[in-house]
Amino acid sequence: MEKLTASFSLVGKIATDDYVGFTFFVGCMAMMAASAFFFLSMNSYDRKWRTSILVSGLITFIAAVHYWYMRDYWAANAESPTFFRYVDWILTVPLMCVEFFLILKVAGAKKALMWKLIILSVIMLVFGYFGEAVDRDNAWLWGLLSGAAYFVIVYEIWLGSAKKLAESAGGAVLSAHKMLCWFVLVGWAIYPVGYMAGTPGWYEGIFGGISMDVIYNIGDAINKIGFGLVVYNLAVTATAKAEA
Ligand SMILES: *C/C=C(C)/C=C/C=C(C)/C=C/C1=C(C)CCCC1(C)C
Repeated sequence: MEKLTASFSLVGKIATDDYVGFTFFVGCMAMMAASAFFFLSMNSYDRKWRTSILVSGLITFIAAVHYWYMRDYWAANAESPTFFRYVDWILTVPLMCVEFFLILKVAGAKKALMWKLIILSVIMLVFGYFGEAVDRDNAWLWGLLSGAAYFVIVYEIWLGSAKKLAESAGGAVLSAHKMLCWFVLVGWAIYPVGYMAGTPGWYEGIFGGISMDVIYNIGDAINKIGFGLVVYNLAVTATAKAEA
């Protein structure tokens, strides 16, 4: 019956104080615009950066498609689109790990580093999904396990082999690597806050008032578009230097 009423109007109503719905809409447009920007600028740069910018565009494009669905899902059900959220993350977060590998390739990064980061990110997300969707009563435990994988990623890029490669590359690659490291340390830390706001646990009182989806949506916009812009900036700087 609900479906029937909804189908009478083409566009459902959105309350003016529906901040979740608002951030899904704006997020969707921002991801689309960013994708157009990355795809169209791709061929202006030195060959070796093209794949990196292509991946930046793929990250925001995959997110744009999922935001399209999440926006609809929220409008129809007023419920967190947990499934679409995690499908999006399981595709885009490993691609962000690929970005680290791609920019460090000039310093001789091996595929093993890429796979290590990808596997850690998948572990982080699968544990998070268990806490949010499968075993909510033990959300704190899944969150903790997920957080452990997150810390290993942070260690690997800030202090581990990825850092050594970035240092041996130096120049624009090193500063781009550092920026991406900051995104992972500070930008990605937004997600555990969203998780704590949206799952039951001892921490409920701390973040309980804020909407999990608003926090996740802000995190996605900052991280996905921000990551892409760092890579874009690297391509611009390095190409300009090569032509000078
Ligand atoms: C574009 C999407 C991105 C960058 C998503 C990143 C997601 C995370 C870093 C999620 C991390 C989580 C924890 C560290 C603990 C609680 C569970 C998660 C999955 C929310």
